[in-house]
Amino acid sequence: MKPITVTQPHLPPLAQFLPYLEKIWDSKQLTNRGPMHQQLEAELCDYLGVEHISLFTNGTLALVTALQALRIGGEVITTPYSFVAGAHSLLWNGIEPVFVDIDPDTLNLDPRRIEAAITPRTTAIMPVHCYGTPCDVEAIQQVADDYDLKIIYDAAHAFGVRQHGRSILRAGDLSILSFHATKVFNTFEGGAIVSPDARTKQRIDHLRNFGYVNEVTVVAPGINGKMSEVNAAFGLLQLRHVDEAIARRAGIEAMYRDRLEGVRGLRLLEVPPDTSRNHSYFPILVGKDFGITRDALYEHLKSHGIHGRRYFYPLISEFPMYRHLPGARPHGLPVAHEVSRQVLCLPLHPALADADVEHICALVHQAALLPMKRAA
Ligand code: T4K
Repeated sequence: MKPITVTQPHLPPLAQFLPYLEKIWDSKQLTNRGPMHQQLEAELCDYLGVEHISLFTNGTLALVTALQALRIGGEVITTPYSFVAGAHSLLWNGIEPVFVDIDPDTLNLDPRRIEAAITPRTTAIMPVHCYGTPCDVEAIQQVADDYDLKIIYDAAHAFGVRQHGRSILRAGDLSILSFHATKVFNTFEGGAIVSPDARTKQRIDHLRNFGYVNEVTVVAPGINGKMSEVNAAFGLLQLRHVDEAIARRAGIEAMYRDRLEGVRGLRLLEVPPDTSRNHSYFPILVGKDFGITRDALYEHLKSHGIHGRRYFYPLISEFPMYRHLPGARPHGLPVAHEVSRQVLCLPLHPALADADVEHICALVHQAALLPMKRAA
């Protein structure tokens, strides 16, 4: 039997993609803000409920460029509980990441702990809406306002997420998205920056294209972060299918919650209030009272062809290029350390059948009954 992986891209029928490719073959416009690129920026603004979007090659270059666009330097406060691209984008800009612990319920940067980490060198906060759960954007904004700091949200997981009827991508100074193959909405590789105004978008667009303003004028040491026309075309097609993909994801999450709620030693994340979610991940936290350890459960599922992932273990602050930093010391990050040793993301993608979900839940129930020493 084919293994069931943590995710799998939702691919529309290939025949639907061919007309887009024919158009590209006709126009010969392969990149550099072609018509489909422009159309995708416009359609995404509509779909997401934001004013300005700049498409990128991937989410990481979007992060690197967002930091450049706001001229961020010195130290930036961020979460250790995320994908390593966030902190790497700081290093690529010569910025020191300062890790701050996470909230035990949302697993997002804990706003109550930010203030204590601010120094005269702090210029910005870079929180992550982890698993698409919105950060406490009001509390974070309050700290940023009090200390005159910028906020760049890493919204790589938060495509389409709205809270209190408003796109979460409108919070802070900038938000970045990832359209990687493993994301709810993908363009194979891809990403974007959401800006609040046309001027900021223009600066970002210049930075994305080597700093070119016109044929003879270069205003900044920009990079090549442009999304190609083929990726943009695929995005246009994906957008037609994304609602049905999210609806199926919601159905799978509901099944998981129904089958796994109340299992001794397992914690499921709370559903955030007044939020329309994208159901991008389904993390479970394996506590001491569960029959076996998190790693034993991971192996148990794997031995049955179920490939969950320990997103996010190890913490970013544990990697060699970060662990020497003062903010990386484990005693300052107790919640993140505990959660990263408990978390397991179960498979969640639109192609999962109900029977797959039942099977996975049955294996989890079975594991809960395994004696600790056998499975360790
Ligand atoms: N910020 C955050 C918070 C992020 O999570 C990410 C990326 C970024 C920033 C950076 O954005 P990008 O620069 O990537 O746009 C994956 C992704 O590579 C990465 O994009 C993602 N976060 C991260 C959380 O997960 P891996 O190493 O786990 O991917 P991989 O290749 O092991 O894939 C996982 C499973 O998905 C595979 O078992 C099979 C399936 N899969 C994967 C790919 C790539 C497919 O079915 N098809 C595919 O094409 O990192």
